[in-house]
Amino acid sequence: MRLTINLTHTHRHTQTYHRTKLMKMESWVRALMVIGFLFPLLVQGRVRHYKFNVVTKNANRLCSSKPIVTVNGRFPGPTLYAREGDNVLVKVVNHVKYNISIHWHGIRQLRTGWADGPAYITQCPIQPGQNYVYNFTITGQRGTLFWHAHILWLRATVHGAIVILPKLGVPYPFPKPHMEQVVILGEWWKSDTETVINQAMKSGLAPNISDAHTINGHPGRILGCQTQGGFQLSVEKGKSYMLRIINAALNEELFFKIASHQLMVADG
Ligand SMILES: *[C@@H]1O[C@H](CO)[C@@H](O)[C@H](O)[C@H]1NC(C)=O
Ligand SMILES: *[C@@H]1O[C@H](CO)[C@@H](O)[C@H](O)[C@H]1NC(C)=O
Ligand SMILES: *[C@@H]1O[C@H](CO)[C@@H](O)[C@H](O)[C@H]1NC(C)=O
Ligand SMILES: [Cu+2]
Repeated sequence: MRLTINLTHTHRHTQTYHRTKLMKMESWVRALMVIGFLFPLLVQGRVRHYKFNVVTKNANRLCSSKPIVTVNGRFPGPTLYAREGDNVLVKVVNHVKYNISIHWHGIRQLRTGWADGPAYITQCPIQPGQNYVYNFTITGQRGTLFWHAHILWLRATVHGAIVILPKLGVPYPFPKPHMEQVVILGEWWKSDTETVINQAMKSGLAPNISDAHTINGHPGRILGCQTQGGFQLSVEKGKSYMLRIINAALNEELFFKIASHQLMVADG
């Protein structure tokens, strides 16, 4: 089990850094003022469109390769960004051989139960070649959630972050971090995950345990195996970073720490 993030300290020239930040801020504020003037309705929440193409992709981990089911060919899948109050429309197109449905884990579906996603509970799964538009509005929630497939064991590779920012002009309830980063913890099996769960269902025994844990899709360095290494985040000494940590493992509790660093929990 390898759950370390490689933290590299880099030092930048402070003056240059502050000047760039100031310029960035100004153009950002200016753009916002123009947008706010042209579209006053944006303040009330906007519509966010996403297209999730469910496709298979070959993935190579632990010196072994297999096809996996993904959203848009990515593992983990794309991050869904929205602000509190936004209406989210996700068109899910199923290009794989499995029935699929996507659950928006933790999103309160107020009068939109049919957008919740559990297959055979709130909807029939989306069949191969078909599509479905999830339509929900995020009300009274902000922080980090995640989406995942909610049928069979497809959530092993079909998952991604949901980042809900506060309403425009509303700050975080803690000092603004220098930078934020999504950290998705997952599990990896060398075998096909549908085969793993089918075998368990047939035998009545517990499913085989995974071969590795992953951070943002990376299992880290394996002895005697040339891999793409672990997930790395470059940081500057003395600055604070917000990690949006998600446990996307199938059935496991995971514990997270960064060696020699203090973590503060900023959001339940
Ligand atoms: C796929 O879902 C449909 C309903 O949407 C269902 O009738 C069918 O049996 C499912 N197929 C499989 C292989 O589970
Ligand atoms: C999404 O649902 C809302 C009502 O909850 C409806 O007014 C809106 O037209 C729907 N949008 C789409 C694209 O279907
Ligand atoms: C599960 O583990 C058993 C015992 O190691 C092995 O024989 C079997 O092939 C594994 N199943 C899959 C789907 O990898
Ligand atoms: Cu869930």
